[in-house]
Amino acid sequence: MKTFNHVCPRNCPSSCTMISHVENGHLVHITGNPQHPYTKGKLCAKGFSYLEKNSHHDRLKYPYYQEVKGSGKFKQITWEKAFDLIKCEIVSIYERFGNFLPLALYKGSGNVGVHHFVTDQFFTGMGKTTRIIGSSPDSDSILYGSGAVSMSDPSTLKDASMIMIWGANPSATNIHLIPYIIEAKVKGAKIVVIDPLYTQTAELANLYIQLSPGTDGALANVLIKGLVESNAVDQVFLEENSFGAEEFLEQIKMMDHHTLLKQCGIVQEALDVLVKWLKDAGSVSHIIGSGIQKHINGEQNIRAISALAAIHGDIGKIGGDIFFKQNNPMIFNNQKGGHLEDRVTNWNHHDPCIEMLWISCGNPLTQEPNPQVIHKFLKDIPFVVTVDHFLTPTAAMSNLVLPTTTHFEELDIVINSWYKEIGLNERAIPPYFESRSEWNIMKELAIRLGDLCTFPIHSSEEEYLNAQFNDTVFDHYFVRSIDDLREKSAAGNPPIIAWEDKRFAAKTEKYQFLSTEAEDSGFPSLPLFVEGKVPTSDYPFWLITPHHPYAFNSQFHFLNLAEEGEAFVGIHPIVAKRLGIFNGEVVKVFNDQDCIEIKAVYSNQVPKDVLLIYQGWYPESEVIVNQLVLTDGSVFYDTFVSVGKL
Ligand SMILES: Nc1nc2c(c(=O)[nH]1)N[C@H]1C(S)=C(S)[C@@H](COP(=O)(O)OP(=O)(O)OC[C@H]3O[C@@H](n4cnc5c(=O)[nH]c(N)nc54)[C@H](O)[C@@H]3O)O[C@H]1N2
Ligand SMILES: Nc1nc2c(c(=O)[nH]1)N[C@H]1C(S)=C(S)[C@@H](COP(=O)(O)OP(=O)(O)OC[C@H]3O[C@@H](n4cnc5c(=O)[nH]c(N)nc54)[C@H](O)[C@@H]3O)O[C@H]1N2
Ligand code: SF4
Ligand SMILES: [Mo]
Repeated sequence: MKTFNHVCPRNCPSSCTMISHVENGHLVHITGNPQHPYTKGKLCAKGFSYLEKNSHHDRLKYPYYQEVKGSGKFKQITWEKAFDLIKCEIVSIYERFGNFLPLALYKGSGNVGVHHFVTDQFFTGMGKTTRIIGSSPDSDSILYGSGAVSMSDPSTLKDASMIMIWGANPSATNIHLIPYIIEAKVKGAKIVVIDPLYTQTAELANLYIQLSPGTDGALANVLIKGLVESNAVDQVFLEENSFGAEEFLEQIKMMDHHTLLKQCGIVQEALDVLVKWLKDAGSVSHIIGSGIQKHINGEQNIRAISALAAIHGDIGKIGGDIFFKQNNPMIFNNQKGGHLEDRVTNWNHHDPCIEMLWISCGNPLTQEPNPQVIHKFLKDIPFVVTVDHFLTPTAAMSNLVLPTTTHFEELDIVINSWYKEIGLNERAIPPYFESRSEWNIMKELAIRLGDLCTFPIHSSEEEYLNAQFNDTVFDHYFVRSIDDLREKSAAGNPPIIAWEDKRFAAKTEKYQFLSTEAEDSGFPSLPLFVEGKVPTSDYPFWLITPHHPYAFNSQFHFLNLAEEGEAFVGIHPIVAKRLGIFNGEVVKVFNDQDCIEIKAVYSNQVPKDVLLIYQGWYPESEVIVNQLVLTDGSVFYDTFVSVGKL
């Protein structure tokens, strides 16, 4: 029996290190790596299911081609034939247009390893091309306060005297935080969960605040007002380390307390408890999730929470800080992005038209908003190639489907986004049937395209990955090659406490309440609450579509790890009864954009004006919830619907 080191390459804050046990070229066992200081050998349920997933009978084994997209008349073809088809298309584009703008790439977040930037690099090697950018949220508003993204080590959560969790469900989505949160709680810390849904994380809380969606900024502002009135602000920090505090507090004073409370839908007693706890707390940690970013006023709400941390003096202190994201630099050579002349765009109309689209690590037909438009878009493009492990709805709407290797079958480096470390993923077993690694696919194509593509030809994945290291990588992680990583298996040296010296990276070198950069980007100069969207009389429910504990975006659904097995809409029992809807009945959920049929489940998790449907891919019930979601950004949760009997 041989063992190999791996890192889970999902877009997950944990990046678990795992060990595979291999016998005669087959995976026989997978465990977490108990030596790893952060993940400590613990995987989530999905991680433990990799053995099953890796050789699941639905996994793609061969390249497939269909003339008519969506016809399902796939023919198994050889790789040679697949490369021929792609080459013909690319050469024809060049002959007709003289450049590669009609050639587009959509890359999703299905695998975040450095290896997988090979496709981006291949496209860069073609000269100017088109890049279709997805709608995943990536807020930068934290920058307006501190000037750079930096976060304390997550283990310092255990030293907090109070933890406030805003729009995040770490029990499901960031599981390695939970032991630290529990440790803090056992030592006496107060845990507060702020979420419209009563989540698995809310079960851990001393106080759960069921606020109206999109109103976190109102709550943060009213808490600041409460702290000022009870003389519980950190005067030293404000005077010595901040900029614009006076203007900010002046405006906070003018805000109407009752209006703010009403907007966030919470009662005075809850606020009184929170202000008292904050007043008594030594240091407060704030965890901010992507739930907040998925509303139109998310940036301003995040700024307001950050301002609360600054006012209370929690930044730069052990057990304090804002846990939002780690600076995740794209510093390997193949991550440096495309050309300035590239066309960077969304799924709308294009001139010149897109003649060929390459999809890697993405399933936009279930994950992007408004998949109806994407469906038409895919249909209209003459040649669509999808590289994946499974025949997803997106792959089914492609002409060519290419099977690719998993992280057990390829060499890779995974950069963590939460505790600033990189890890080596070794190749343990040969590729599944005829699947190929993405490096192998791009290299073989580049060989066939000759002068049309400057993508460098290396002789192995290791040689390719070694060529992606540089001095900046060394400065961050102290490694220069795969061999260095082999010795250490993981590397990094993050500061334990962010901003400990209180020298901020903003223009004023202070924590900026007042930010001209924010103003330049179209936001108010101060972190004050801005009202977001609200339901209408036609569509009186918020549709919240969060991440499922037992699926990973559109991955793992077919393993049926979840109890429910199929898609369902969670509805408050009182509302359901008022509408005459039975528990388990199939209902319609609709808005101007679309109507879906889905099983209703009575749920005390949801408030009366919210419906819950987990995002993702439901092969069993063919429900695509994003058909109801319309956004030209990442504001997935500003979706309003109605529900009724069929
Ligand atoms: N198991 C599992 N883990 C995952 C993923 C997965 O799909 N499954 N996906 C990974 C990825 S790509 C991401 S981005 C992260 C996302 O993980 P999280 O940051 O936890 O994000 P969400 O599931 O989008 O939303 C979290 C919570 O925000 C709440 N919420 C919605 N609107 C508001 C609001 O206005 N205010 C407040 N306070 N709360 C609100 C929702 O009800 C939900 O409970 O998880 C990662 N980890
Ligand atoms: N309604 C709603 N929609 C959402 C969200 C929400 O909260 N609500 N969340 C959004 C967020 S935060 C995100 S990040 C996106 C995520 O959406 P996507 O970026 O599409 O990510 P996944 O669904 O995880 O994976 C996409 C595909 O990548 C494939 N894949 C996995 N590994 C590899 C690999 O090694 N190579 C290749 N070529 N393919 C691979 C998987 O099989 C899968 O089909 O969804 C967004 N969509
Ligand atoms: S999905 Fe996240 S928690 Fe689960 S094994 Fe992968 S990295 Fe770990
Ligand atoms: Mo995400």
